[in-house]
Amino acid sequence: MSPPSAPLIIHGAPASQPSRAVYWLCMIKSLPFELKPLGIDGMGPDAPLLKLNPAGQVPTVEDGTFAVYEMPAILIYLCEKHGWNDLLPTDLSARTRVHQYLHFHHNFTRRATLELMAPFVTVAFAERMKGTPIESRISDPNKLENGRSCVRHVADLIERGFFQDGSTHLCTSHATIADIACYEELAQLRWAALFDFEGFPKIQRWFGEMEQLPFHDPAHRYNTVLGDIRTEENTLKRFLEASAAGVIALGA
Ligand SMILES: N[C@@H](CCC(=O)N[C@@H](CS)C(=O)NCC(=O)O)C(=O)O
Repeated sequence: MSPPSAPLIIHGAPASQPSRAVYWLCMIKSLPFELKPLGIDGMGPDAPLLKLNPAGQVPTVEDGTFAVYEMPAILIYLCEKHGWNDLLPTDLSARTRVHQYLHFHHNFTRRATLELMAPFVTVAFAERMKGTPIESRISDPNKLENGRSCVRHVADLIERGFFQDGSTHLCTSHATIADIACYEELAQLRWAALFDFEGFPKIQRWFGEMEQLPFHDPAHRYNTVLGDIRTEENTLKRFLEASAAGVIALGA
């Protein structure tokens, strides 16, 4: 375990939804951290990261000599280590609801990025990514409609399956790490002008609740600077400027 003074190292990037979940949690709880962005555009794995995480993905965190990857595992680790019981409740049923959501997340909510956000973001890398599977999604003429249909399905499952008993948040009456994880996938679609959540009143009300959490704005500076990538095509310049703004906002 690390000495108390050593800041957590987060290998991550502002453009990465699970990375934002990890550093927003740290900001909410005033836990010092150092963000290690990857490569020039923050997206390519480097050799030190590959040693910690064979998939080379972000987020991966280093807490002294202990390293952990996969966003839900990181969020749970930090809550358990620091006793953040508000964000990971000790009550068995509330805690189980949080775990339930975090398992649901990988197969459902995460698709909001893979099917809708990523095809519009990765346009910026079209030249670099020729021949990769992502390239085929970029050229899909139905990418907006297909992505929206996927998100509509996920939003419907969340609207009907969570917010139980009139709760304002996914699993309990206040924000937990489930809300943070989910928010990073869904809220980005509004700033990017890809999906407006019309017809999902519980999710819309919940967006308003989540915006009140500490450090919401600096944690999402990448998204607000990037803005609409549906009517204005994303470019490498836009992506890099938004990523840089996202990193600067964290320093401030
Ligand atoms: N299941 C992982 C997903 C991580 C992930 O998809 N990371 C992306 C960025 S958002 C990444 O590192 N992509 C680069 C790569 O796969 O090489 C988690 O929850 O942490």
